[in-house]
Amino acid sequence: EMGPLQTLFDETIANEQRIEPRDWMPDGYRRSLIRQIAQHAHSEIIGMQPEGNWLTRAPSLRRKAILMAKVQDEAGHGLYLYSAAETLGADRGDLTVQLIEGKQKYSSIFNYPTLTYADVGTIGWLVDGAAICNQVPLCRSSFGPYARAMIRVCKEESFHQRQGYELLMTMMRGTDEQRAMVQESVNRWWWPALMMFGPPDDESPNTEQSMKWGIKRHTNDELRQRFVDMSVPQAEALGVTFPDPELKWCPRREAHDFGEPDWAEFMAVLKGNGACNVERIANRRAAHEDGAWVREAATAFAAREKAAS
Ligand code: FAQ
Repeated sequence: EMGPLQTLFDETIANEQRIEPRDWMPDGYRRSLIRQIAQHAHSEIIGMQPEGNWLTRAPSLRRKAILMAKVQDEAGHGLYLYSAAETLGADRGDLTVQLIEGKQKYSSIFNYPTLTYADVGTIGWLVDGAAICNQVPLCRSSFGPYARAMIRVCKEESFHQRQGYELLMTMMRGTDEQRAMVQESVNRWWWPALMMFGPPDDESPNTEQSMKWGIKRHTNDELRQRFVDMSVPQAEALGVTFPDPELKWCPRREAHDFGEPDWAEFMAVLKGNGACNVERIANRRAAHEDGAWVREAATAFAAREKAAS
């Protein structure tokens, strides 16, 4: 039998209103949100590494300033998201421990290496592009703090995407070697970018319930399709191709047909066997352990201030 609190929750969802931290919510709703928001936060923080790799080797002061701003934004996104998870009763410290112990996930995309400076542009264009495609609908997520965090995150992601596209445009106006470097980079990132949207709908255990709860607004395959359709004209304008012989416009569906990502590769990356999984977590663990004294000092300071007041 449904209690009055459950009924109120169901009505709030049905009326497209927001659930706020102090409202009653089913345990499963709370758990699924903590899971998704924590993974999202971890992705932002781990996602600083692939591009951070190029900060010391940016080709000009201007490119370095842009890249530093972007990587700092990602730290900020991680912090808003950890704060949103804390409104659900999670503890940021615990979430970080779960990440470095491999108990919580972060996006598969950040387990691929950044081999050339063109990768900075391609990540901005395709990875941030996919992130925007996925996150704009999350601005209407049913949980208030998550939805509100997404508004600011999406504005900053739009800047990130533009900087990437502009970087690639600049390279495409350069030498044959530069154009080849862009194409090679796009070849490596296209399929992993499509995997960011998650497994196909019929293999996505969380989608159905998350859609009923208004946590997610579209299925993984719907968003993947939207991303492909959005990216094709951008690739044409840039003068690059995607490494998919099956990619073509389907007039009947008014959408692009495209090939199947390598889901075995996706599963391997999720299990920890991608090119960079070990390195990413080792770096995160080292940063966490090296920062222990800062957390201890901040905690001791807060305790002293509290005792004095
Ligand atoms: N990688 O049942 P579903 C960024 C997991 S953007 C790793 O379909 P769900 C910006 C999934 O968690 C990237 N794991 O799951 C940036 C689940 O495992 P679990 C972050 C994945 O939640 C750009 C299992 O597979 N964005 O960081 C992936 O309904 C540049 C079954 O999947 C977000 O997190 C994957 N690609 O849908 C930063 C957006 N896909 O939890 C720096 C918010 C699925 O049961 C530089 N998240 N899994 O153990 C979402 O929208 C959803 O969580 C999905 C997955 C769509 C990612």
